[in-house]
Amino acid sequence: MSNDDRPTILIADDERLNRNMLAELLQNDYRILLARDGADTLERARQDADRIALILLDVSMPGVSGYEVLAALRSQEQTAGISVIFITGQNSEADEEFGLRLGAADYIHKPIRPAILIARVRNLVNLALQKRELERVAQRDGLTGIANRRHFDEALDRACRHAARSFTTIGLALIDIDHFKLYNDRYGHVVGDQALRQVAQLLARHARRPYDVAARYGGEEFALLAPEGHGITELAEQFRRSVVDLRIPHAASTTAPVLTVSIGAAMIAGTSHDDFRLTLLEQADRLLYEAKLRGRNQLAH
Ligand code: GH3
Ligand code: MG
Ligand code: MG
Ligand code: MG
Repeated sequence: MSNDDRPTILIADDERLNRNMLAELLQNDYRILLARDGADTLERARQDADRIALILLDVSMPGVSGYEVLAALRSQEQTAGISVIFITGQNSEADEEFGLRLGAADYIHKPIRPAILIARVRNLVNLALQKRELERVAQRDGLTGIANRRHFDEALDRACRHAARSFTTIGLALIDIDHFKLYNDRYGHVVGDQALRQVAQLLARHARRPYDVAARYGGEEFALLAPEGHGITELAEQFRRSVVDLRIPHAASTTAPVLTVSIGAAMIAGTSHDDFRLTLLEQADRLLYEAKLRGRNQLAH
């Protein structure tokens, strides 16, 4: 991995001269990836979907044409949002209309006018970066910086669809801070917010595996989602103990002299019935309630 944090542009053209000319114009301001045909373009776009801000796409390429590449990009969730500029020698009005209707952000004719190309690329890259930043903000909880409820709901939907297809399991831990109202009453909301941040950061560090999601579920409630759910109880118990180890003083708590959490952890196998999502949430919630009843600072599973 390089630490080049310039925006990434993928240049796709079957002619090396064209690729080199475009790369030459843009390489000072952007990180450049090159693709020599349609299949290559799709593969690179999938590999680097999170980083590519823009694709400059030749229409006429052997095998998979630029139009087909764009349609394929749009049909996959991962690459659907990437902006594309067609660069083409096909200068008919019908071609241009077709490309724009497919969802291209712009359509540039050969021969290229370098200054215009650079200006258009800059505008579109800026738009793409703004869009990405908006998406990021929309998925984060403002107070703690971890995933918010919206992100969690989407991740749970995705995990359920995956589990239903592959007959794997999903693990879910619902976490609730003990006596947090008393904490706020004793230490004030500013210190309460600080404690929420600490607990959230700790939870995020427990979501280690690639598809684990740590989220703020509501006020002082958090969720840990583990697709292919094995290990959720171990993970939840580890987290519970680490919260105790934070040693955040809570003199008003009747459970312990430090901040603690109660956790309900449930696991469910994916089925073709889509009510298992609700069942999973209900089970975790019921177990959380049990952990509270049994005396808090514990995991029920
Ligand atoms: P229990 O052990 O049964 O969970 O008791 P509790 O006091 O934690 O439960 P309750 O649901 O009565 O209180 C939750 C408290 O969490 C009340 C609310 O003021 C506090 N809270 C929710 N969101 C925030 C927040 O963003 N910041 C702060 N400081 N407090 C919050
Ligand atoms: Mg070509
Ligand atoms: Mg609560
Ligand atoms: Mg609570």
